[in-house]
Amino acid sequence: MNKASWNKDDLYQLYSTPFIDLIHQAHLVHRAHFNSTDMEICSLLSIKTGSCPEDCGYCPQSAHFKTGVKKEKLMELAEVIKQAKRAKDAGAKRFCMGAAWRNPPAQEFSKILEIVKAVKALALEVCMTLGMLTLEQAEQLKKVGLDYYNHNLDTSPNYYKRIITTRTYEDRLETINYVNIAGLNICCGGIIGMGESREDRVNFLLQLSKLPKPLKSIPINRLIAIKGTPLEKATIIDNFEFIKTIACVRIMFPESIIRLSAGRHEMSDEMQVWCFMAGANSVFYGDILLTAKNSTIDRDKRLFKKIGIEAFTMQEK
Ligand code: SAM
Ligand code: DTB
Ligand code: SF4
Repeated sequence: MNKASWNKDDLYQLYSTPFIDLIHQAHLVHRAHFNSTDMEICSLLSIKTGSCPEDCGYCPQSAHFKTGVKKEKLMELAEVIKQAKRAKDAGAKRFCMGAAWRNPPAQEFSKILEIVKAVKALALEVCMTLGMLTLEQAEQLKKVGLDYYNHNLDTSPNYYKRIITTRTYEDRLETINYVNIAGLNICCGGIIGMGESREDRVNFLLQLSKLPKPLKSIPINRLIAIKGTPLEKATIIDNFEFIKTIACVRIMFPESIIRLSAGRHEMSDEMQVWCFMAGANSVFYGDILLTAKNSTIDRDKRLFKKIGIEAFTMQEK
């Protein structure tokens, strides 16, 4: 099914397809657009940690919850460069930096621009996720060489209100619009397993499909239920439902890179490989994500060797 526009019925039909058939369909789409053994390796660094004024119910960095995350102010440029060089030496192609802000404060913004320039000079692809942006900020980031901006819709519009009260879905869409106008590549995805229904997942995927095209990368996180957050007791999503969601994303977005993001450390090797079969072709590589655990580099090296993923590159066919 290669479609220009998607509706609810299409999505329910995909979810109702027998599991093996759906994965087969997604894998055919995947192979038509990418080499099946290519995996994009991204490195992630928290450049400003904790004490975020937002109340995102999943997030360990929100000032509203007691999660034990140590707050840190904006990292010095020299330290960011050191970490970026280390990531490059470890094989990363893309360096993604995250800040626990509602929006980047004006007084820190020139430092952010310096960081983008310096990381770009290392011949890495540069991605940032800093919260909401003004159009002017998005344009300034583009000017200094930022490649991607990550800003997730995270879930359906309806479920969003139950997870976050300090901003709206429309706020999110507005920043994505500015990122697009500024000519930055959009990286936008979400979290699966926050207690949302299949209908929410369907509506979330439909929202992604309405964003400006092409959507360059789509991070799919599986909730890490963090102690101290309102979602600490969320029921773990069924593995098959999660894999099916990845397959739906692959079928809907044949040319996008799909990143199996948070939650890999709690998945078995086999579960991860099902996600790769279903169309995921990018991971965060490094022992920690922003503050939470990731699958370790040693484990990833062993897994990739076992399944024949050796080239840490990404070339579109
Ligand atoms: N503050 C910025 C923002 O909200 O856009 C950037 C950082 S924020 C941590 C980036 C994304 O991380 C969120 O949109 C969410 O998708 C993901 N995330 C945060 N906590 C998570 C968790 N416990 N489990 C899975 N994904 C999580
Ligand atoms: C995304 O979608 N997932 C990454 C990245 N974009 C910035 C972040 C995952 C964060 C997991 C919780 C933590 O490490 O604090
Ligand atoms: Fe802040 Fe982003 Fe965490 Fe929300 S997800 S609390 S905006 S760091």
